[in-house]
Amino acid sequence: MASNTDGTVKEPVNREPDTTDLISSFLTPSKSNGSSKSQLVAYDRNHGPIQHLSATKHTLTIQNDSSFAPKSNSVPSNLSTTLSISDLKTEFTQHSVTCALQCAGNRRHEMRDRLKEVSGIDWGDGAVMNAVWTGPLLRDVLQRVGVVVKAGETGTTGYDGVHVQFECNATKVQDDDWYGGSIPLGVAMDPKREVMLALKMNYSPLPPRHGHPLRTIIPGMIGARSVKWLDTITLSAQESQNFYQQHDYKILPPEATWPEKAESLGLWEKGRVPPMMDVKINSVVAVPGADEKEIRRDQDGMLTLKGYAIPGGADGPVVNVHVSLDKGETWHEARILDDGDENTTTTYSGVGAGDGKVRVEKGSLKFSWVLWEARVRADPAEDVSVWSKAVDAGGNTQEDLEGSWNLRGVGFNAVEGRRMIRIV
Ligand SMILES: Nc1nc2c(c(=O)[nH]1)N[C@H]1C(S)=C(S)[C@@H](COP(=O)(O)O)O[C@H]1N2
Ligand SMILES: [Mo]
Repeated sequence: MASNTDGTVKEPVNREPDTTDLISSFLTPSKSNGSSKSQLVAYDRNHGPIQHLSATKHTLTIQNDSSFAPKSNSVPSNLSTTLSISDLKTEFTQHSVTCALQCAGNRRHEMRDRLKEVSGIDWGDGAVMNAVWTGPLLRDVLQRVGVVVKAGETGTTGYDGVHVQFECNATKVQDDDWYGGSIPLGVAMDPKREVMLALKMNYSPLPPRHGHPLRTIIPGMIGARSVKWLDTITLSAQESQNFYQQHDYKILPPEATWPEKAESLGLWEKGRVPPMMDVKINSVVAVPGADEKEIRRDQDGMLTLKGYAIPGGADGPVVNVHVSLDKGETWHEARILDDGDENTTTTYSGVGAGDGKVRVEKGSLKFSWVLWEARVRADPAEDVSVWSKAVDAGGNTQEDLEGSWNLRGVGFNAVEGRRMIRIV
């Protein structure tokens, strides 16, 4: 049943936690963390009202559309299968992936504040979470309905020109009658991508606000493609035609200075600007948690800086993070906190595993964030910029020092984290 905290089509629920709360746990609790503030930590991003669906009644239909003319014989063209949640739970191997989910607009406030006005929700640095997601791999489900995986193949070839469209038809959204997004079939079939039909978040059934009873999780991609309340998968020769794939979540070129200009330049026309897919590598300074903060040295004259970092696309894990207090003259290596190490068993309050103990396997950090901490010797000073930059296993690094501007304020990953910090 809908409640007044579920939002509406006109005013959906969009909120983020305080970044200090966000980095207090390697896995982001989806419920209240039990503190006196009773704050939710996992951000919410909705284009319509939060849905409350019944796991026993809900079904997933897998089909192809009429435009479909497969270019290879790896994909059948007469698909029509319906699976229940219980089928997805019992008929397929259940897989878990620890992975960050980040809205493309994370850090938009910095872009707006420092570069130029942009159009979009004023996200700070908290439109991101890190969770263990569990359910069948999309690859296994597609294989069951007839998509061919040739022995010995990595799974990415032979699927060119085919898209997997995801739909939630449960509610209208702000700019369309339904919510959807798509990914190339090659990504869906790539075993190294671990694309999931998630039934659980942090070992508990998905909460309604995060997509109960079923959502896609596309590790390494912007949150917009991880469709909540998933009811339909369509194999197609086309990308999803949904508004949010075609007309939003794109990095428009800088000449698109305002919405009307983007329209008049035809930049929203099909094929002109590709939809955002993979997230960019990013790092965020969470302590100090905002510009113009004061931060205190300890008795040894040392500052403790903290934050998180996210790898680029499928190129994780993050291998190192460095910080600078002098605009890049000197860099200090941050310590990557070891929650992802082998044999680490950590108690995450509010996470939802029966006994509160969650074990994260070594090597599972490919799509996960890392939390980091740096101790840096510093003198008292005013007007200090705190920079952070991450490198991932694929060699990606943050390229823009102050960030670059785009109309929708997406994909911001500047090295400059905080400005005008006072060190005392
Ligand atoms: N059905 C549906 N799925 C959706 C959305 C939505 O509005 N409706 N928003 C998308 C966007 S833009 C993001 S960033 C993530 C947010 O997931 P969360 O609300 O669990 O944080 O869900 C994605 N999936
Ligand atoms: Mo998003």
